[in-house]
Amino acid sequence: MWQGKRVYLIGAGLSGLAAAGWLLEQKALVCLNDKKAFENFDEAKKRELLNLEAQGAILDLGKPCDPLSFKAELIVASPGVPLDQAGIAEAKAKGIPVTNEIELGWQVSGASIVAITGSNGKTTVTSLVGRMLKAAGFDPFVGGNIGTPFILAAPGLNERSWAVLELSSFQLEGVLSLKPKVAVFLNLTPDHLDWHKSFANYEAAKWRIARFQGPEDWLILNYDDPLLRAEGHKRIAESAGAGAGQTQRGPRILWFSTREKPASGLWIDQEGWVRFSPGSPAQTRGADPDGKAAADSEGARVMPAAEFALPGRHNRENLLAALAACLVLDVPLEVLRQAAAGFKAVEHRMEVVGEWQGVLYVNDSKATNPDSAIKSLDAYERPILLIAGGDGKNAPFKEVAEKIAEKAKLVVLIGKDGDKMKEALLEQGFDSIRMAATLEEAVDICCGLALPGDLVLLAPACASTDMFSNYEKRGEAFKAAVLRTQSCGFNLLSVDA
Ligand code: UMA
Ligand code: ADP
Repeated sequence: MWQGKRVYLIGAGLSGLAAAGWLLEQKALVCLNDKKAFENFDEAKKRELLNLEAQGAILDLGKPCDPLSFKAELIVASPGVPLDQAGIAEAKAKGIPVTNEIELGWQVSGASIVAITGSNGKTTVTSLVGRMLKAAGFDPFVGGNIGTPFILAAPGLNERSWAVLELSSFQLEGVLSLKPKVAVFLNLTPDHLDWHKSFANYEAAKWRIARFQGPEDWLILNYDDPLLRAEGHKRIAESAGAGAGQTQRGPRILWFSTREKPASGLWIDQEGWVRFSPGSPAQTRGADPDGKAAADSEGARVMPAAEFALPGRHNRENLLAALAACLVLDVPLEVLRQAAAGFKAVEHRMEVVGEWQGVLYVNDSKATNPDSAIKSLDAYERPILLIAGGDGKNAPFKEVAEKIAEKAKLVVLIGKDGDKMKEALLEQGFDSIRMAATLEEAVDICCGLALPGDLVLLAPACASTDMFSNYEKRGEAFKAAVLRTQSCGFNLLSVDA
């Protein structure tokens, strides 16, 4: 199938390099494009590129993509590559299919997929589902946007294997047939608007998670998210309207809610127990969209929500979503409970750095959009000194500014959109603002002003790429700066208030 096929790959990052390696093994004719010139790659990537070239790949570096001049039969674009650029548009107009490494992995493996998307919480839920399925003996591959390209594992998987995939909107935009057995859509708030150009485009890309699902598949939706609730109800109503004798096409829908009891799915009762009611087929696919029939159902007790250690309502949402994904796969309750109870925060996600002189330091560098920073601020009751700013990706700051004004006593702003965030805060009448040229300076300011009982929180609401190579590097820099100020006995009065 692949031998001699002319495949043009765009982007020589994690995803593109992995896909190129696999395609060369299949004896495809590979051309690897990257807008970055060879000399601008780091040494490890340069070695990988030369290795691919030695295996027969043509390197097309340091220029915009041009798949037509390679006579490409297929384009495989990396997630970060905008699909509206000229070279891709011209190729599309000529009917050349454009896809990505996730779709290749699906086509190669045919594995059963649990796919997880949402604006926030993907990595946490993906890790938790992976942990639960491992505990239940499914031996899943866990990867995708979380860091390991699917195509690296796919050749070793088959129809009996399981893959838990974190999928970004970029990756979903390029899938052509991916059919998850279980799709989890956690929430939908603005992000990546610089790439998608509009919220409608971003939303449409995200819904591709369920685009190819059939009636035997499950779609798990957040009942507390107004956009997801409205769209889920619309789909259930459409399914009911399909009428007798017509084929039911869409997946079964299950909800989760931390606020109320949905017709079918998971919720938390007044005693703090997670409850599960699968609902009748009518409730999950349409004949009873308001769920009246299940209104009296108590639901099965799953576990006390408090046994899940991660803070904040959003993390209870993450717990419910992961439990829902595993319950429809019949994972035993005791296995789920134990796996959830032992789960620790993933690095850079509300990660506790330490507490010194009564001041708690938390690294939430992965709060890369406004909603994640809002959830982070909401998770704590202590007075907060917040470090925020970076590349805002065109997201609006009004709501996060409102939350900062409500919860923070001081904000130190950094990065490209620090000034834009300052304006949004001043519009809220909040002026306890300091500007810093570097993250280290921001940490020094916070350390100097924090009092016992306070929280110093890095939750930037922005991407890191204006100042760091990625959010991990930003988180590491934050932790190093905090540890430095503590180990050198930072003088609490050294910063001018
Ligand atoms: N490039 C081009 N042309 C373009 C754009 C980029 O040639 O128009 C090149 C860049 O010069 C660079 C390469 O493409 O050399 C980078 O490709 P990429 O941005 O797609 O990144 P990868 O290294 O392949 O990593 C991608 C995901 N990156 C993005 O979506 C931006 C990784 O998610 C993912 O872990 C990896 O594939 C494996 O699946 C990271 C991420 O930041 C963690 N994701 C975003 C997020 O979570 O918010 C969506
Ligand atoms: P993603 O992979 O979608 O970026 P993560 O699990 O890495 O999500 O979490 C990133 C940040 O988003 C966390 O540090 C936290 O601030 C916030 N967050 C986590 N879960 C949720 C959620 N369910 N809703 C909103 N924000 C969340």
